[in-house]
Amino acid sequence: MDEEHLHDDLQVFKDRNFFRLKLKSFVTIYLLLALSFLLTFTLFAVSLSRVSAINSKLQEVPPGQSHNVSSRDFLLFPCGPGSREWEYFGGKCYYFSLTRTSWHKAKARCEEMHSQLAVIDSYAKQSFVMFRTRNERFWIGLTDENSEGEWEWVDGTDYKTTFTFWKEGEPNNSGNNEDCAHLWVSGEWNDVYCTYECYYICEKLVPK
Ligand code: MFU
Ligand code: CA
Repeated sequence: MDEEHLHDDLQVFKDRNFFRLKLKSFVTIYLLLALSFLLTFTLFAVSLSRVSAINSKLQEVPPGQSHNVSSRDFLLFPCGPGSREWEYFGGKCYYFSLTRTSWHKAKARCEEMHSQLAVIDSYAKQSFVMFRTRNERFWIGLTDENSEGEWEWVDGTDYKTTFTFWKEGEPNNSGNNEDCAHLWVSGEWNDVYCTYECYYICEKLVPK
């Protein structure tokens, strides 16, 4: 009998010890979990405060002064690093419009931007612009609206002694109503009615 009691006691002792051990490991796990949550939360809070600090610093910088433009940037972008829509070629700056309009409106838009419709007076220039215009139609600064058949460049460049790049059979004054010139397929020139709406090329000297 006694031996049986002893055995029971031992069993109880074993069970207790088992639960104590189990409890201990649970506590450890919960503590570790709590610690990692705390760590995650702290890291999150720290990064959040850093981001908001940087953000408020950025807001302090007045617009326009946020970029430091160096002279090196002007060497890379002679038309001005701040107006990259103007492309440099041979001492001048060119603007290829993103919208279509009539020849006269195009001329006015170039003038508003302190420039003029492009005057293509060399194959080098023709080559530069047509690489950029592909087969799309772009107005140039050439018209014969003052006197039919007497083509004039907008800047007074002498038409008769200067480079031309008309498409074969052009200018044909189709319908007796074609007084403005544009680049067309393969960059070749065509005369078309001046109210036709197409893209345009503006040109200006490099800004000082
Ligand atoms: C050619 C051009 C005209 C016009 C017409 C659609 O005439 O010369 O300017 O673009 O094609 C046949
Ligand atoms: Ca034509």
